Amino acid sequence: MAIPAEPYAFELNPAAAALLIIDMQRDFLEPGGFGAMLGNDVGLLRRAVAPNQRLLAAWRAAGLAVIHTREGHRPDLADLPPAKLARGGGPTRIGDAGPMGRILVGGEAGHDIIPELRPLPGEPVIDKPGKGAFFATDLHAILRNRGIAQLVVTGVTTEVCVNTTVREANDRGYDCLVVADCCASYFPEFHEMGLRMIQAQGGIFGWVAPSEAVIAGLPASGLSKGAA
Ligand code: TIU
Repeated sequence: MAIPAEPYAFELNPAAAALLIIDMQRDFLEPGGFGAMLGNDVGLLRRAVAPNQRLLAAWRAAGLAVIHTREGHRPDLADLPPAKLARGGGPTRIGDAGPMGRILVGGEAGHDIIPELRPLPGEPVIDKPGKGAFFATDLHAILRNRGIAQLVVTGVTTEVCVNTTVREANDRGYDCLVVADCCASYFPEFHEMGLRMIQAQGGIFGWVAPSEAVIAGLPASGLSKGAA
């Protein structure tokens, strides 16, 4: 199915496609977490929640693969680079106690994916210590084992973890379609430029399309039910 996209139509192969939802965690989208600690207005990211809910529901109904990611660190912070701890630090830093538990630490409430997009059993959740979802994770192995070659990418933030992951994926041979209204940034101008950077130069990193176009391009019935 050809999905209208920039810079040209994306040929979706449903059996080889996964929806990759990046870091839709309370730490980035709710007050008192990592995003707020860095001085950001977390409300700016909320605009991506409802479009992600609609796309995720349609994607699941079509029976296609879903993968979620979370950024965070071990409770002992052994995987936290000293520079990441130091940078962006005000009075509160990664690992410190906050209203949603220790900031950006696995197992804490703030590290959870927001309830609106809670993963279902069978949907892998990739825990990553960096901005890209391929660095120091088993994402590449999971995708290869499942025969995934196309990634439909959503999440936050557009210019940080979404862009980093798309660049990593592109270099590993995956075709990435980034869903514009399902991504968001604390900086609206970075969101716009982050999307333009992906599709520029003939799709230097991939494609960009709105969620309605992706939903309209999904198979009508579930692959897993053998109907597609
Ligand atoms: N600060 C910011 O814009 N983003 C991050 O730190 N991580 C993600 O984008 N997930």
